[in-house]
Amino acid sequence: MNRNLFCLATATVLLSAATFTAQAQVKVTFDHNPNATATRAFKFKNVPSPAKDDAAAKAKLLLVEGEADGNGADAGALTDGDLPTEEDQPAANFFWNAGTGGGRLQIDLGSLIEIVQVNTYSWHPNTRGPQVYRLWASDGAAVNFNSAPKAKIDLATCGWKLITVVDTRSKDGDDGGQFGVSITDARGSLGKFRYLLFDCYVTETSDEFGNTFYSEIDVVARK
Ligand SMILES: [Ca+2]
Ligand SMILES: [Ca+2]
Repeated sequence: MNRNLFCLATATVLLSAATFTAQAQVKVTFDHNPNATATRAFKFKNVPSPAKDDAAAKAKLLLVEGEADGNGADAGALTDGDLPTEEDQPAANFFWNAGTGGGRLQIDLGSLIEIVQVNTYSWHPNTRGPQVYRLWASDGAAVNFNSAPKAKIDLATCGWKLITVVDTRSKDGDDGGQFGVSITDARGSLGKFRYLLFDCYVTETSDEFGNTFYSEIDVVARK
C-alpha cells in the first residue's frame, strides 16, 4: 500500500470514529459554486464571503506536520484576505505537497478568543476543490498541552478538543469549483480557544494531486 492509500484509509477510519465524538451542537454548513458559476467574488448561498479583518488575520501559522507545495503560496495566503481571481491559480492558494496525504496546520490566535465561526474557502477546477479535514481547538491550558503534535500523536491526549469533521466531497465526484465551509454552534459560540489545528487530508488518491487548493481561513470572534 503506498503512502497515499495508507493515509486515505487511515483518514476514513478516523473520520468515521470522529463522527461519534464531535459535539452534537456543532454545525457544518457548506456551499459549492460549480465551475460555471464560481467567480472571484466568492459569493455563496449560505456561507459568508471571506473576510480580511477577521481574528485570524494577525494569527501565527505553523505547519506542524507535512510541507507546503512549492508551486503554491506559503501558509500566509490562508489569512491574508486576498483571494484567487481564477479557478486554477496555485500562487494564490496554499496546498500540501504533491504526493503526500495532507498535513497539520496550527493557528495561534495569540490569546483566548471566543470563536463564533470558523470559515474555510477553496477553489480549483476539479478534485482539488473540495475540503476534507478535522478541526481541533485548544485553550492551551492543559498541563500536558502539546501545541505542535505530529501526525502520530492523538490530539485528544495532549490538550486538544475535536470540534468537527469536514468533508465536502460529492458522491458523484463532480467536485470542481469553489467551496465555502462555515463551522458554527447552535449555542452561538464554538468556545474560547487560543489555538486551532487543521488536520487535512487528500480528497483522492488516483494521482498525486489530491491536496485541496485552500484560498482562505477565517476565524470570526464574538464582538
Ligand atoms: Ca488568501
Ligand atoms: Ca481572512
